Amino acid sequence: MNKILLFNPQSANAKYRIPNSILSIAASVDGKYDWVIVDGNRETDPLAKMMSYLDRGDFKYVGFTVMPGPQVKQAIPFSKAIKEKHPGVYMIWGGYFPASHFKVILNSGYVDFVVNGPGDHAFPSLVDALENNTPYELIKNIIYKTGDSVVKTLKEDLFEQDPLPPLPYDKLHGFYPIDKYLGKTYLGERTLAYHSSIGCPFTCSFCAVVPIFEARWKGKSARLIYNDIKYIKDRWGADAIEFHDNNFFVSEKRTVEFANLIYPEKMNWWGMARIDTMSKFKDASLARMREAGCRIIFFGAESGNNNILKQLDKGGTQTGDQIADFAERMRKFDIIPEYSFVLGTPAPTPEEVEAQIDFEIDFIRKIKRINPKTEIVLYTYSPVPTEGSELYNSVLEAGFEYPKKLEDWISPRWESFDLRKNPLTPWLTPAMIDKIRNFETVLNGCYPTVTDIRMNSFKRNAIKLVSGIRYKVNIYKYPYEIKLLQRLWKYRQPEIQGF
Ligand code: B12
Ligand code: SF4
Repeated sequence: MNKILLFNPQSANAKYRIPNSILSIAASVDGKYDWVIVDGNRETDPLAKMMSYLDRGDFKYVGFTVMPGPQVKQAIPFSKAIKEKHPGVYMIWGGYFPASHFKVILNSGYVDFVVNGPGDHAFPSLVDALENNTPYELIKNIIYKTGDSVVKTLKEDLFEQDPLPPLPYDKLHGFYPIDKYLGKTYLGERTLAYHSSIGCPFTCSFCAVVPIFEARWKGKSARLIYNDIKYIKDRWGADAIEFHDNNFFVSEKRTVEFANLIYPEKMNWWGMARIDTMSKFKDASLARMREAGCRIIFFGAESGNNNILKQLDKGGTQTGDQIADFAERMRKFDIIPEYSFVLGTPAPTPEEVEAQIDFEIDFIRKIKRINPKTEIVLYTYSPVPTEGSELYNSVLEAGFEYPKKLEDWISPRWESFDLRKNPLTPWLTPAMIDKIRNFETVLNGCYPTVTDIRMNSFKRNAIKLVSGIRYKVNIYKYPYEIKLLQRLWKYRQPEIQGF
């Protein structure tokens, strides 16, 4: 039986996390096929490592997980090199990047299949079909080319999460010691990355989760989450948890059940949520979450402007007032809200685009007055192709184009687009981008993020002092002195380096 090589391209320079995406694919074939894993974060020469496996001749399937941004940088040249040297292997990509950009990927000629959404069933079925030379055309969640046409098979319904095979942590440990995946963060000395649910019940038009999951969500039970975490705590000493779910807090009941189970373990935790969903949580639930270690929660606040929230199709019931009220409520419970905002959405005239930016800056300042502990994460709006949405159409009408060749994605221009730093959107002038970036520099100077654990109190106070005057008088232009300190002390921005 042929073997499977699974690759997690490098995604971070430090703070490696358990590669949950590729590990869940390993779980889907574990016990049935022999597999190996190569983690680009943990190898000095990952391509050489992969070639050393492939040169043996018994590997026929290569699976790459690819999210936009840095992972593309290894995924593209490595796939090409592998296909050139070993044309007989099947190259299969999965993850958010291929799900959004499958045409350009399949047209490259060196990727054979894209798995579109969850691969837990699609991947083993595809390997079975290829191995046994049986048809794969009816397998759900795959995309491939026949002749010149790209074929997308039907989407699979979201499945229950508890019956999925457990992640093969012990086997991963055989390749890369798990201890090194448990990094020091604001939450603890040995932080575990855990993924407890798939999808999201909402349909924000800028979000890549929507076209894949179509407003559906399924979570593991609180008991199963607890058992997994307890195992890693007991075996490798995890003392804190980052929940990587798109939306961990969809169910108040599950959250409270989990809080009750984890309470005696004394672990800090973090996750992502929606403001409107969590606004409905009872006081008792929020208090219990805090007692049980929930220290900080990430929320896509997006905008304080109700019209923009509508334009972004934020769904649900979120409003500017609610964002502000909720920041106040979180203060009472001593849970830090981490609010992300998206600046630079399209508007009919440049004056209106500028006015929108000014409005958001004022709104963010207001949030900081209400709850100074609120962490602010700023993104510039980068269109994600959610075909058919109003915003998508307006983006195309405004002259936006995606790369036509796969290799173009590794150009510096598109790399910074992926990082949502350089949106390449025609309605944003360089002066507007500067305004956003300068405000961000001063804001980060005045309120350095608590998540940067390398910033000691001396550095914090010094940078606050320098930035405080600018912030107070509302002048953000040319903040070179703050940038210098941030560069000198390697200030860590959650926007760029991930949470
Ligand atoms: C962990 C994570 C990171 C980590 C990297 C982790 C690692 N591998 O080392 C870090 C923090 C570095 C990171 C960074 C970024 N990330 Co990130 N990240 C995530 C996160 C939270 C979890 C990924 C995960 O583990 N999922 C768990 C697995 C089980 O789910 P999955 O990946 O969907 O995998 C399933 C399928 O996709 C498929 N599949 C996946 N891979 C493969 C491979 C094969 C072969 C097959 C067959 C199938 C398959 O099957 C899997 C099982 O069903 C996701 C959101 C999310 N909840 O998924 C965002 C997410 C992927 N990230 C995203 C982005 C944009 C980024 C950034 C590029 C930008 C940013 N500013 O955040 C940065 C890059 C910055 C940098 N310098 O690295 C976006 C992608 C959106 C898009 N436009 O496509 C997401 C979806 C978040 C979001 N909602 O916006 N990220
Ligand atoms: S709530 Fe968050 S994860 Fe869900 S669709 Fe909106 S942006 Fe995406």
